[in-house]
Amino acid sequence: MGRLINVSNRVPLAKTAAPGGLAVGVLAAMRARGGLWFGWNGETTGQEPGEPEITIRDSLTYATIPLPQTLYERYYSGFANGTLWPLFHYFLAGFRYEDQEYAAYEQANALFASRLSPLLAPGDLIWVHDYHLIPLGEKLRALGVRQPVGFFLHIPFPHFEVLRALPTFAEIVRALLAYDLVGFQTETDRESFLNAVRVLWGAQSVGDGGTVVSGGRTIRTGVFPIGVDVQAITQSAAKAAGSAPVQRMMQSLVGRRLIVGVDRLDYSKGLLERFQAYRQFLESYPEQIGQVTFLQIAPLGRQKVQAYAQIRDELEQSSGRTNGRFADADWTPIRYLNRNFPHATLMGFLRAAQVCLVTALRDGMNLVAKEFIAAQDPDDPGVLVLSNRAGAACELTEALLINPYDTRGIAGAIQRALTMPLAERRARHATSLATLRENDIHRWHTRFIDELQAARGRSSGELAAGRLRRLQQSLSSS
Ligand code: ADQ
Repeated sequence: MGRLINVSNRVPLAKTAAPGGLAVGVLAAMRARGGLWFGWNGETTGQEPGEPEITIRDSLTYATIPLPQTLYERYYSGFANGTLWPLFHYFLAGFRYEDQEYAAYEQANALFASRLSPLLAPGDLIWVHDYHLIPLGEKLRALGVRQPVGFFLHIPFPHFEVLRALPTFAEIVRALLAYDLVGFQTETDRESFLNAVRVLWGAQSVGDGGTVVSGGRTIRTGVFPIGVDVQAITQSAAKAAGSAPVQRMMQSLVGRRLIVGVDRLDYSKGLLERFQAYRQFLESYPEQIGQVTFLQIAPLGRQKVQAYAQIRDELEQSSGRTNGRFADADWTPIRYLNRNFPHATLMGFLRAAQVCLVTALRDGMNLVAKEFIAAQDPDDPGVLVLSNRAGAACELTEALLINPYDTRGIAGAIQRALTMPLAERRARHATSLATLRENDIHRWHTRFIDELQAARGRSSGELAAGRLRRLQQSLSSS
């Protein structure tokens, strides 16, 4: 079996790396398969980076490079997070396009390719992650890389009517066709991509099973909903429940029930709407005043992007308003924290909660929703209130599904969750847990890697068939 090379913008070695779902998934693949993880080291420099630095940590191998400061700003804060992120999450109002940022995006991908390609060996499988690196496959091919290269998009792929707001949308779609396998979180995302291919190159360019034929090559597409390590989370949550930080938090509730939210601070996560819904809940169900505490954990990231500074201010004001209006000398309705916690502690918080709020306005999957289910005590589980616009809603149909813009609907769902009979909570949790077990993180990376491996056989088969065709043609013409 070939060596697995994972490539993502950030690797978790970076001191400045904010926690995120991608790292959780790639780490699981690396722990199972070994191999190499290539990416940015989290530092910027005044000049072009040299050879990658190799680091071995916890028996995993990382190869990292710094990025030139201006390039980083235009590529990362600019095109990746100022253009693609809002566009792919359907936030056209927060989207901008600058030629020089797109050029920097291409350039950063060419730089990644040039530093990665010398590290590659013939049997390798290359797995590229997420929207920062869409053109990487094309750049690797241009350098003569022939190994199978797959791409997984962790975030949604937008409908064509949204996608075409991007002046360079055709280049982005074409770049994805340089891969052997392109994976999405949901069928809706894959269908949006295939639809863009049909619009650009005609209905005949998409074949059975979502394959795309382009330039004599066959590109496979697939749906690989990312999962969580159910067993590990169940164990670590149960263990963390007795740990000092979780115990201290529990004691501070003095018997009140806990509603929890855990998200990177990002406008796509629907935090502002969530805060409004919680205020609405206290207004609509005054009997709950003083009976519940809402703990929202939202570590900062991407602070250089303007939209993030704005959402941060708005959230501070919103939580301040709710606390100002409803708090008592011995009760704070919202505890809003901008800090990171060790993953195990977070799992302990999730286990301690009666309700978890996941109200993303748009989300590729949302691992917190899945982690909450896995962290529960099956005998007395909490209830998940889940946005119908998160990929996780396709699988977690037993959660209380809400429209994240409907603050009254969310308030009602919180009340329903808090008053749900034990038998119903158990039944809903058992169904969700069975779904998560069936499609856990191991199945996610195994399925993707197996399909990519199969692409190796197919592409060498196609090459051989091409050679045979050319040989037959030259024989018949001579
Ligand atoms: P994210 O947008 O980062 O991921 P999510 O899927 O919720 O969102 O994953 C966040 C991860 O970070 C979870 O494992 C969570 O426990 C962890 N985390 C959050 N806050 C933390 C904190 N304060 N301290 C420590 N850990 C914290 C992107 C896409 C998602 C997709 C994932 C995976 O946006 O839609 O589900 O990738 O593909």
